[in-house]
Amino acid sequence: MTRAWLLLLAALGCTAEPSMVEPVAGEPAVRGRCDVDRGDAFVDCLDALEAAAPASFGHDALPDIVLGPPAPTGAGGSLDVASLGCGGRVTLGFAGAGIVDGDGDDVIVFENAFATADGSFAEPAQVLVSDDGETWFAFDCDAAGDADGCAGVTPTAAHDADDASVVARAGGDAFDLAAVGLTHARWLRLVDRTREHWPDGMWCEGAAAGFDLDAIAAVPR
Ligand SMILES: [Ca+2]
Ligand SMILES: [Ca+2]
Repeated sequence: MTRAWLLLLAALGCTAEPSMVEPVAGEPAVRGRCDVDRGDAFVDCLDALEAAAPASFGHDALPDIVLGPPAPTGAGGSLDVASLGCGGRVTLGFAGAGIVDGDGDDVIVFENAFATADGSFAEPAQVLVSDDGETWFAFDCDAAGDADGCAGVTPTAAHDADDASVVARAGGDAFDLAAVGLTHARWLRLVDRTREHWPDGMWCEGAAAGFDLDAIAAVPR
């Protein structure tokens, strides 16, 4: 294509360049710092859990229960989790290299989804990421539909901590920073959207309501 054509297309706003992803308006900043690198691929700090009642499962074991590798059971359904409740949210940070955009997916979120006859039992959450802790970008999450793009959908496949940071072996739900236009992120936020996926509210009741966070791994670069 000639330069003249490119200039014309650019002027018309129809170049092939991906459009800028807009940050999420009104998303609150992180509360603290995350300075202690635990020295593994997994998230280092719990910044804030804002669970929605009546969720309480795993909260007495925070923060450790959501740090470190996922706890595979071989069939999904880990109990090494903290439940967010429907509409609950949690913010976590990386102290070391953080999440770095390389080829393909860069960060993996492990919930306790388990396989069912028609896919998996999902309690979805939307994933947001930030590098500065103030400006947040959200991955599209079709919570009201098949939960495509959400976390909390794919059962954990990793059998050990090494596998859990390798996208091809980890299971869980993996996300590519390039999809939201970031090259690096230090913070990850999960916002439960279970009620949109299960509108009858059945999975919003009890201590284990909503999304159940097991672990988060940054893919080493
Ligand atoms: Ca990437
Ligand atoms: Ca679950």
